[in-house]
Amino acid sequence: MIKMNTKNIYVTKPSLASLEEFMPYLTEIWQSGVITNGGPMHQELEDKLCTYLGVKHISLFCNGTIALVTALQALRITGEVITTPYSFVATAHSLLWNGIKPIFVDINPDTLNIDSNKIEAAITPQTTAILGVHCYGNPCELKNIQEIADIYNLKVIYDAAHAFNVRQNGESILNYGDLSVLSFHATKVFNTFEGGAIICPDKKTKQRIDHLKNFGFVNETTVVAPGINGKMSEINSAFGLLQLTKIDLLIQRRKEIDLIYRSLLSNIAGLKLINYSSKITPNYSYFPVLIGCEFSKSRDELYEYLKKFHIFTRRYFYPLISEFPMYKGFSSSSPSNLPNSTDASLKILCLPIYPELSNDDVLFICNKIKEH
Ligand code: T4K
Repeated sequence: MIKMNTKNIYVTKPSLASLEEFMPYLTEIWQSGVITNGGPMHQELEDKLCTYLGVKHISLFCNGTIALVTALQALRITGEVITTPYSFVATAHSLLWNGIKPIFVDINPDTLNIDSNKIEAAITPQTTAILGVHCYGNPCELKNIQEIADIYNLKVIYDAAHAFNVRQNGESILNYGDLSVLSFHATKVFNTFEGGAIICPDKKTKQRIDHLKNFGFVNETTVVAPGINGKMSEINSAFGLLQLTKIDLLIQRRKEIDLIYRSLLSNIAGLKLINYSSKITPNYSYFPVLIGCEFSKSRDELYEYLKKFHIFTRRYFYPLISEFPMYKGFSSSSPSNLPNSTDASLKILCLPIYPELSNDDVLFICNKIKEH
């Protein structure tokens, strides 16, 4: 028997571990007196994340957005950058903050990632890079994108905010492209309250990124670039170290929830699930469903209906980035250029998924979806 739900179920909830477990980390910080500027916990987290993620170099940041802005600076990207309108607005904002013009290219309706077959037609003499997003942690078409970039001499940056530890054929997808950017925001699979990181393949680029996130300082008296303050503090790093001891269990629990949803929500008319290729080891960061016209309710009716039962889903990503006022005027923002993105943004609903969500809660959510 399914109980009536009286508590709020949000789309996500940060995994906090226990305060008792966090206290020793805090004590260490208080005793050392080093609370930021590349302290010991920051260094330890960079080292441990490199090992865990299977990447060469990582530079921690105060959040994913500043990491994106800095990644573009690190590679000296200018002019036009090809990207997706189907993402969190920070993806395109990072371009505008660098004075770069976003050129929106439509998505593949099955993966909801930028359609690599449509990239070439959007390249102009001003194009300098491709900024892909591994939406919901589902990898972009990595090989195709790199092939296009090689032909046209473009840089590739991946907004991997959703893709913590996602693997393809066992290898981290964070090793693809010139740089990948992670978010460790409270709503993410791995969180440091606020935080982010840039993954880079070589030491020289890591050094430039480290300078850029510290105002451009290379030593006490030398500033080599107009850098920003993008550093992660010791408290955030400490929380990351604690989270890392639990991350496999947290992802395993997400997997269990994903499986329950899939078993209960497959074969419902008008409700489409996003499937991963068998090559992918996902991180189960989101559980997106697309509500089509054969479903008994519209997407927005279902969204409102679930709210009545304290189930707060999210329409990630509606509206499209290209529909916000600062992007609307670009010719690539025209809905006729973005039919699949427009369609997905009108159908998408992200269901609650987080480790503390109980099986009963998942059953309750599925029952409410299936009603009518
Ligand atoms: N690129 C992509 C593709 C991204 O998705 C994001 C961020 C970025 C770049 C930028 O990375 P950061 O600069 O953020 O590191 C959220 C997050 O703020 C944002 O990080 C995330 N993507 C985006 C997809 O979602 P909101 O406005 O939907 O979050 P909010 O506050 O409504 O939280 C959602 C639910 O989570 C709440 O209803 C309750 C729960 N929650 C949230 C917070 C913050 C908690 O239980 N506790 C909390 O502390 O944007």
